[in-house]
Amino acid sequence: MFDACRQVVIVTHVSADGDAIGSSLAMAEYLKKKGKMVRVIVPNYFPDFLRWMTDADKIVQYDRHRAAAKTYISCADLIICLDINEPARLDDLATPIVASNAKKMMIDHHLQPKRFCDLIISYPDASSTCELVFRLIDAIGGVGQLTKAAAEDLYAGMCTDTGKFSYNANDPDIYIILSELLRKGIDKDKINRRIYNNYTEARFRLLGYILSEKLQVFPELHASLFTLTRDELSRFKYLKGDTEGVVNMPLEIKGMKLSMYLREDTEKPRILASLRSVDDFPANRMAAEFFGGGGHLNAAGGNLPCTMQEAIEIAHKALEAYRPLLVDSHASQG
Ligand SMILES: [Mn+2]
Repeated sequence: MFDACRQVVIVTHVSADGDAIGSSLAMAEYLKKKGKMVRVIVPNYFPDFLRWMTDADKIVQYDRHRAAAKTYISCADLIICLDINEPARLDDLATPIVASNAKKMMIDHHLQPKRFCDLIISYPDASSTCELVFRLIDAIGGVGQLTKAAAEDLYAGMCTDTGKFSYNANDPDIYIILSELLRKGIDKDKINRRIYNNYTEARFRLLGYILSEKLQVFPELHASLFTLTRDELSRFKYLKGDTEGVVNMPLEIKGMKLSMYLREDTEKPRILASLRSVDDFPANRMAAEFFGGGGHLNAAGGNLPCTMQEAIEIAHKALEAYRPLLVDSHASQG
């Protein structure tokens, strides 16, 4: 597939995260070095803490540059869909991608991939799409040609999708891959600082507000919930990505099994739900049953077309429904 193509378009999911941008830019870098014309297109804004990556400034944002993006898509003979398992994850960008006659390839680690690509590389057990991109390049003998910039991108995606290698990161191969990336001369400490020590003052204070004013803990359920409305978000000059990862924090409270976060969407009239759990608590099942979503066992989400008050009621119903699994205090003591 790579040998035959000349013009490649790489796309990834709406509200791209570290794994989405990292895998896209690494793949782009690898293919550019092989002499291909490559464009990375994202559906919408992606957070500033990822913009240090080489060529991040060349990423085309579809909601702002539709005409240019459509031209690139119409010229492409290969479209690579990274970190997505279905066209819906592309938002409006799905229309021109699905309509294109170019060969399509999916590389992803989400459950139940939809069959909209000619070639599907799907490993839900993988830590990240970045890990899969590395494995693919390795399988075709390309690690030698992998540049330091690409290694930085892959490291960033693996690091962010595993919470700095604190979940989904028990596969020993991950650390062999990391050592290969370090051999490319990347400075992982500096990358960590660029990603994590990158708060604006407003974002830092929003975090304080969540933890001191908003977080509700249900000790007997080993669960917690916090919510943010549009008004609260604008008070703290919220930018997309500002609460990224915050839903993991309540799990640092001793004995916690489940963290729930409800946020009023700043664009559409809906509530976004984010769930994180530990051990075998099925966050994805709860997300599917109560929040119209899904995801991984320990990291899932969804959205509800309702008011915040209604969403909070649904969250309480979800907690009640899962009470038997939550109250059992043995599961989390591992
Ligand atoms: Mn991912």
